[in-house]
Amino acid sequence: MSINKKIKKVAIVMGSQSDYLVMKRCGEILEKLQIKFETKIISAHRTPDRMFAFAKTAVKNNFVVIVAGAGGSAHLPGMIASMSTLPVLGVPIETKKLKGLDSLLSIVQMPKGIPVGTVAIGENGAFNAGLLAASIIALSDSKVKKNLEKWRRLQTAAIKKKPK
Ligand code: RP5
Repeated sequence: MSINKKIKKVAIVMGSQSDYLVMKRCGEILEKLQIKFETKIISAHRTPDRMFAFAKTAVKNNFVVIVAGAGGSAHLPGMIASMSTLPVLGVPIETKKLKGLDSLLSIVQMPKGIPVGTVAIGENGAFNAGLLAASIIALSDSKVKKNLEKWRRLQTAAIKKKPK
């Protein structure tokens, strides 16, 4: 059966519990847009077997987009992308020492052949990754398309013409 006939889900994965404060922003917008998702802690270096099992079964488990957040050398999104042809969106998590520049560069600078769509560092990036996942799903889901269009209309309407 084609994945289009099943419920489409987004996987929100992160390298550590400490990433959750940031990554939950992704879940918040997905909830608003009525898109199903699952959140998981998967670390490329601490739980490599878990990462492998997740990536290899993602399509079978009805995931259509994977949002992966990681800090530091941030190899999680790239490793998952190497094992699946699903779109992978990488969220760089801010780090104490280098403010997340390390995470950003390691996620965005994927070598040729395995792409990771990379968003901004931190909470805004996680939120935008949710919106981007919604745009991808909206290509083949009219309900999500409508929800996303409505959300955009409301955002536009909320912008005042003059500052106070
Ligand atoms: C990465 O190391 C995680 O994605 C996290 O951003 C960072 C720090 O993890 P903890 O030491 O807080 O578990 O694997």
